Amino acid sequence: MSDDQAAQLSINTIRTLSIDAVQQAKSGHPGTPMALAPLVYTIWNRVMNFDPEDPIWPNRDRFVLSNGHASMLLWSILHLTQVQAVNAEYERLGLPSVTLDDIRRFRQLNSKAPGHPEYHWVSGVETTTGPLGQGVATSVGMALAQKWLANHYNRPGFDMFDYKIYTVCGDGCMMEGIGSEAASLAAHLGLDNLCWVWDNNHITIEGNTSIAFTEDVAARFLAYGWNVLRVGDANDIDRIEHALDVFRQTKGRPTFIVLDSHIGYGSPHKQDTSAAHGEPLGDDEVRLVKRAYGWPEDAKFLVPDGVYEHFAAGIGKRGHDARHNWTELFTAYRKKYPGLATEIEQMQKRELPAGWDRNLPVFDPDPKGIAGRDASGKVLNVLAQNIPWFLGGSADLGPSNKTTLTYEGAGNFQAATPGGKNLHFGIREHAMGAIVNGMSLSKLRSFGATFFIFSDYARPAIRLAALMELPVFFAFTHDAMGDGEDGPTHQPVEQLASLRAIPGLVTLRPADANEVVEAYRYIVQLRHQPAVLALSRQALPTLDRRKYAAASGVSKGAYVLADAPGGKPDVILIASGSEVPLAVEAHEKLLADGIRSRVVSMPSWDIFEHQTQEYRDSVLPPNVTARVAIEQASTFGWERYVGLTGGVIGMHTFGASAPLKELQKKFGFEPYEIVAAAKEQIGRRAA
Ligand SMILES: Cc1ncc(C[n+]2csc(CCOP(=O)(O)OP(=O)(O)O)c2C)c(N)n1
Ligand SMILES: [Mg+2]
Repeated sequence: MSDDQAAQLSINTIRTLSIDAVQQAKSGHPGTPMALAPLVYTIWNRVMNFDPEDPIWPNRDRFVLSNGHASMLLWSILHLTQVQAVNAEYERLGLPSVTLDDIRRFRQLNSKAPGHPEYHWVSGVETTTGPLGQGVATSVGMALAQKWLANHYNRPGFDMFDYKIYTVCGDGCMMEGIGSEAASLAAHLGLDNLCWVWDNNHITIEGNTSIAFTEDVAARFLAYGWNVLRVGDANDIDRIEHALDVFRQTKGRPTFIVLDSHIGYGSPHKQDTSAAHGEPLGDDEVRLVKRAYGWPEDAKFLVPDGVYEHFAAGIGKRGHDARHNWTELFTAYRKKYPGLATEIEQMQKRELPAGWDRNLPVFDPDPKGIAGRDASGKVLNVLAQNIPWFLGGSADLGPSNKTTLTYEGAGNFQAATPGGKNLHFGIREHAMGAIVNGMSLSKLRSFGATFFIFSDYARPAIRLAALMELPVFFAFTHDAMGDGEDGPTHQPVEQLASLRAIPGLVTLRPADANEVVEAYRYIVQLRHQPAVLALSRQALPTLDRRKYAAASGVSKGAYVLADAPGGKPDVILIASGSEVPLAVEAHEKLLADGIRSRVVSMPSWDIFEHQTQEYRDSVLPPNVTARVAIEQASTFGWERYVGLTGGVIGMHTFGASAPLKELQKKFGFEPYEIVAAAKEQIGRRAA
């Protein structure tokens, strides 16, 4: 078999595996794998430095399938290149990542060939995709991370990080706004390690793109500052390879390749129609397609002789050599730069360097106190100095979010200064979320920031971070009505409830500066969970921890901050964030009135939910049903902790534009209201 014949056979294997899997599953997307098999073949077998034996080798090239519905491309290539599985502890298991049996069970429970690429589930998947636009934006984070890693760790003769990122995307990713935000920033940052290939097939679900998408995409990318190339025939693997060569030689800007393709290529009745996008071809059409490919018409899940070998001789050998050279180089690197080598190893396993929590501030009691965002800024500046690979930034609100790293040498990340630790995402929250994810997938400890209200703009990426089990975090400030005069557009109401609803996401709303410190202490130690912090804009009193319980209770999600003398409260006040000091004030008034109240500071529902039943009952004794929750946010969900008879002082409407003090009065966030609610609860019990 000539090399060209082997290539064609391999490409048709990807195509027919995809067709058969979709047909068997009776659902899925056959058309795009049929069209893009030559592209994926070329990237993987001819270009990428990726060793199937070790899919988490740090300097591997990255492949992102942003049009995640074409997942069969990935399952086929992971199978045919014999990528090996690794577990969550980064150990190689000596098993294939995706077996032919998984492909036969495409989209079925427990198959390693699920409907869309799942990062935490299948080794060799670099990021979860499916929500269009997320993949392309995430790949910008990967490219940014490579630049930072190269700047920080490469030394003369030691290019420890010089990998590239190959991203495949469709019309959907080009239409989604997040893709535009990310493309704009990628060009600004001169990310010449990044290549997007756009599957220009003029087809989406509803039909031809002429119904909704007629802009000049190439011109748009030129305007951003990308290097724009075009390959007019998606079957021309030499041209594709050439374009990828041009990408690798291009300096100073990312590369965008327009690839003209035919969805459902080879299907006599469905090619170039949206019918090829998202449903099985049907048995008869499958036969016709296989005939067109010169394939045995009745064969199913066929991997012809020579195909595995062809991939082994291509990506297998190239990847193996590249990794071995790297490993040898790393051995020499470790001798010469032991400290840096240790950092690389720790980072890869998401471990923390010794002394990571050195010099974390402790705040003295202070009735005037300090804003959550200011305390956060102080902590961030300590952590970023203690953890070399800890970096992030804001979507143009750094001065407001107090996320700017101000210590000597922190620097700004720009094209000319890729070692900077302050990222400027610009006003691009959607892309920021995905970029932070991409950086974390590259093992950096990355964070983003904006006003809490705009967490909505980053939410799809936060959801994916939770799904991928990535330890990213977001510092969201202006967490409630504290934004005062800015009014209801800027005052979060439903954001806390909605973030609390995301499985696996840690949501924290600290009550004072010491809770902020403890919240960070908790977050930084997470290895497989994202977190969001809701931080106050206004100063909050720093509680006297000699009088009240220690802030370390934050690590349990909720804790008894103040109690009735000798315990055994008659009423429990539960609060988070800025409402904790209010609850404490109410508690002192109740005590003076001879009423036994307890204050529970509850910065995090999710963390609390993970404590033992015994602990939870000790904080919220089941027999004390007189309860009041106070939180300047939607009351949605508080029944969980106060019961159906409990009281909730929260938001039932949007906020309003006025100074904070007036808003507190208007919406009932005053100690006397809490006292009244507590008394009502006790009265209810007595009645
Ligand atoms: C954010 C988001 N919106 C909608 C969808 C549903 N969806 C999946 S594929 C698709 C059409 C994508 O068209 P294109 O990217 O051109 O892919 P092609 O059909 O060419 O493979 C849509 C709307 C989605 N996956 N993500
Ligand atoms: Mg399309």
